[in-house]
Amino acid sequence: MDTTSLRIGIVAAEWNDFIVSKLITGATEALAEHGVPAANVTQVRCPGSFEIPVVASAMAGSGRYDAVIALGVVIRGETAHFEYVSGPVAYGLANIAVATGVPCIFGVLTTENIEQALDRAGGNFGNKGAESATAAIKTIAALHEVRR
Ligand code: RBF
Repeated sequence: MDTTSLRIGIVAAEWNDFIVSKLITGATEALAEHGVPAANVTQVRCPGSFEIPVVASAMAGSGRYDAVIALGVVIRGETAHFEYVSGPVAYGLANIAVATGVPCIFGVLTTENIEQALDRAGGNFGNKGAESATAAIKTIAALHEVRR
């Protein structure tokens, strides 16, 4: 697949930016390694992960992107907020992808603590932003195969 003409949208939450920024770097570097020009990658920030689906929906519905990558970090606190944020983001992205036919990659870390998140943002367990970029490319390729 020719990756040089792919257009990728990234929507990233501002909450926990010190970790989310590492996911963004991982994703953009991986997209470049896959041959996607930086000019074809659009980044949009939203306040928190809960706002990701509405932005992802607009991006996916615009027809301007071959895939949307959602990046965020939701850390379990002492309140039930974790569940109220994580579930809707995951299901929201899945629904948007199916409704629009545009892959919406779930690159939102949902962890017990900051350490687990850092481990997955360039630490001991890799960078889920980079893995999200690879997942986007692979899913676009799979859809090309199915649709041609
Ligand atoms: N947004 C995140 O992306 N990650 C979080 O860990 C997170 N924790 C939150 C905890 C509380 C108690 C609240 C009120 C909000 C949190 N948010 C978090 C923000 C949320 O995604 C959203 O931006 C706000 O709830 C406004 O709709």
